[in-house]
Amino acid sequence: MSLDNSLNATDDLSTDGISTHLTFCRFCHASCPIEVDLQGGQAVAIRGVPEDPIFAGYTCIKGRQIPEQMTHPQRLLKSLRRRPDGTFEELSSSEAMDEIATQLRRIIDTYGPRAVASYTGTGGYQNSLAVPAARAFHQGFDSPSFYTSVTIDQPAKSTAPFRVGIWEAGYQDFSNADVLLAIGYNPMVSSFSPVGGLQGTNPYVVLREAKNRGMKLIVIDPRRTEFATQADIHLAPKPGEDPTLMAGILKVVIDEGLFDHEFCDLWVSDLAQLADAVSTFTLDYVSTRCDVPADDIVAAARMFAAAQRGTSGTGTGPSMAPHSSLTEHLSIALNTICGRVNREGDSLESGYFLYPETPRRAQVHAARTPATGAPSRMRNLRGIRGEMLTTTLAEEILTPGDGQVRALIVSGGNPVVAWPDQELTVAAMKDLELLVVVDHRMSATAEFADYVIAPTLSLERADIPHLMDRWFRAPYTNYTDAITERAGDVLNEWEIFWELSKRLGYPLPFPGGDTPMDERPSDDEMIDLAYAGSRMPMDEVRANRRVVHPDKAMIVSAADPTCTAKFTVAPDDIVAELGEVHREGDSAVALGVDPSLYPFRLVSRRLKHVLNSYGSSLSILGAKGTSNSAYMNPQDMLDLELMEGDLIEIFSPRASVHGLVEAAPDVRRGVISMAHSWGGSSLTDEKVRDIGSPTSRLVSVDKGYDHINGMVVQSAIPVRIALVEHINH
Ligand SMILES: Nc1nc2c(c(=O)[nH]1)N[C@H]1C(S)=C(S)[C@@H](COP(=O)(O)OP(=O)(O)OC[C@H]3O[C@@H](n4cnc5c(=O)[nH]c(N)nc54)[C@H](O)[C@@H]3O)O[C@H]1N2
Ligand SMILES: Nc1nc2c(c(=O)[nH]1)N[C@H]1C(S)=C(S)[C@@H](COP(=O)(O)OP(=O)(O)OC[C@H]3O[C@@H](n4cnc5c(=O)[nH]c(N)nc54)[C@H](O)[C@@H]3O)O[C@H]1N2
Ligand code: SF4
Ligand SMILES: [Mo]
Repeated sequence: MSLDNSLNATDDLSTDGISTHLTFCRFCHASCPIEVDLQGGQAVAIRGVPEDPIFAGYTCIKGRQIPEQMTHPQRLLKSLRRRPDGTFEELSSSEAMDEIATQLRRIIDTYGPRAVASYTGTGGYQNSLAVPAARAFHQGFDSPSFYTSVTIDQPAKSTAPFRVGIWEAGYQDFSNADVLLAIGYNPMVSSFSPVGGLQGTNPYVVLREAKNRGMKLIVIDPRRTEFATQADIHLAPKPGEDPTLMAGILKVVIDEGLFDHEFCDLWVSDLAQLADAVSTFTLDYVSTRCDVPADDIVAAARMFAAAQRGTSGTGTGPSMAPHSSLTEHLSIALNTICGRVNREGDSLESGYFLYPETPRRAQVHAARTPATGAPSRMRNLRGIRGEMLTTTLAEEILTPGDGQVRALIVSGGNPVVAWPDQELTVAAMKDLELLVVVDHRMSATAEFADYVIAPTLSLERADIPHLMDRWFRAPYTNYTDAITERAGDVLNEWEIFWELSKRLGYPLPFPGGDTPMDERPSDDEMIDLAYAGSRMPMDEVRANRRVVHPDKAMIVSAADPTCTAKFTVAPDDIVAELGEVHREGDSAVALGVDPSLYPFRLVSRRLKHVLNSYGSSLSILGAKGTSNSAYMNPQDMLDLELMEGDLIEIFSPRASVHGLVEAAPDVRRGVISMAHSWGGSSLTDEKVRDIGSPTSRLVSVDKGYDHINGMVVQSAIPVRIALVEHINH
């Protein structure tokens, strides 16, 4: 067998015709290095890379299905055009680009640039050029309508830091933490964690090592997750009550004087106001409201504060519950008053190699307005990070008037099952004058498309681990060339935007300058343009695959002596929102819902064998389950006379979905735990046993939404349950 990094390994083919190539997995963001066996130009086997310095051979079941994904009989190898009768016919990618460009021209000329939107989802996010290219496309003709899945994921991570003030050197990392407070995330399944260390690695091994060196783990999750079983303290509150619980923890830390006095004196302007704001969150109140033993709350607060290093952080659980910005704020405030920032001389865990270097001094940048992007036409919201808010896009499509969105390009996303409010989303997809979906399969959203563009898949692309760069638990670099030829007439996402810009006569501007438009560049040339000015020059990255650079870690420098900025841990609107939470008394009230009518809370979760809506069409992943079970506590099932496998209907104030009950002692009482983005385009779930159902149908875009970033309530959804059919009747 031959071993090579690139396509050009053919000269040392082994006698069995198999050549082995090193690359990294892009099924999810974690970027696990893999060895791929190619035979006849096709991937036939995948293994982890044991020699890798941080992954040490780790892969998961999803990544190991890439050979089937690449060669699946239903993979789209050509683009499709909708016929007037609603069926699809194949056409060449260049014909598709011609026709789409003609339609875009008409739409821009008729309605203006804002009418053309794009949405990049999770499938695009794993491609290091898809998001930059979509962004550049919109910049090229001054269209603000650039959307991604970030704004239906954890947008408070982008906005809350601005409310508190930003510590230039960042908060403490994972590797030398002696405590971790984890609010609603589960890296053992998701490979996601707000601190590096538990993602982009083997999370089980790394957690065991951390615990062996004495790190304490506190997990806040209504489910006893794979992560929570490893915790020293697991708090399992009622879903949606994180703001109350965090206010309670902060009150203990402040009342007992467990915060970092010296740090607060120097850097925090309003600790007294924070103390005042949490003063009504007494232990009795918090314990009763969250249904968590008071002693456990005190123990968690003391355990966190007693540590020297380590942070509190949130995942998708609280980011999808009511008052998501507030929870994020309180988590940051806890880190701040405990002084859990990187200090002068500390070295940063990740390398931050792929983006321009920014100063890392031990000092604060004062708080400022968090959402300053383009104005939305809905709910007085504004965009964040140069993006508009996906929580408003269906209405931007459906609401007539100046600026109405008329064309949408979906790049590796699946709005019909992922966006909040499925009925609204389906209506929006139907209302568009042009819907282009870039996906390698006929997703629920592709069914509504005018054009489905067949994309390259991971092994056919060059890429860098652009998401993990700031999360790797070491200053680590990797890079991959395309290792297989393209299987058909497929385009890389960036090529689609390039082809359209070229036909429309618009520039495609990147940090490294405008893209050459006469001849289509290569992936590598595009990576150079999109990541120009990176801290490590791209050629050096290319030459350093799977390498840790201890000598290149970023070291925190001293504060500028003239810096007078301080943190604001208790800005007025946050204090007001805490008061609102206290008055509501139950998270359901934030959505205007009477909790007695909707006694259960439906919470989101990830499943090991799928990535959001994608996975179950692959044979080994599909064998793990074809429906997103409604996991419930056995005691609740007993009370409601439900049996394993029963079909239930789950009602939110907005709509209902069907689900199959599965007993789960790890789910606390009063909770239904269900994975999102299952089901198809039907609003009535006839095929729930075969394809599941989308919990997004239960979500309202205009109830209990976050006033800063528009985030909606996609977890901790107030619901009630009715039996539809016993399994053995
Ligand atoms: N109720 C509820 N709603 C939620 C959530 C929740 O927890 N609860 N989670 C939210 C979150 S965090 C997210 S990120 C969104 C997800 O929202 P989306 O990203 O819109 O949904 P996905 O199902 O991940 O869609 C990814 C699509 O990309 C395709 N794909 C895979 N690989 C490739 C590729 O290489 N190229 C291209 N072009 N396509 C590819 C897949 O076939 C799939 O159709 O959903 C959000 N919605
Ligand atoms: N295998 C797999 N991996 C994935 C994905 C996948 O679909 N499958 N999706 C990817 C995506 S798009 C993302 S954004 C990341 C997300 O990564 P994570 O945030 O780790 O996602 P989850 O594993 O769903 O963990 C969320 C946890 O929050 C809990 N929770 C729900 N509601 C609440 C609440 O109100 N309060 C609290 N405290 N907890 C609550 C749930 O019980 C669950 O255990 O994962 C990514 N990785
Ligand atoms: S964790 Fe993500 S990157 Fe790693 S093998 Fe699994 S799907 Fe691929
Ligand atoms: Mo996500």
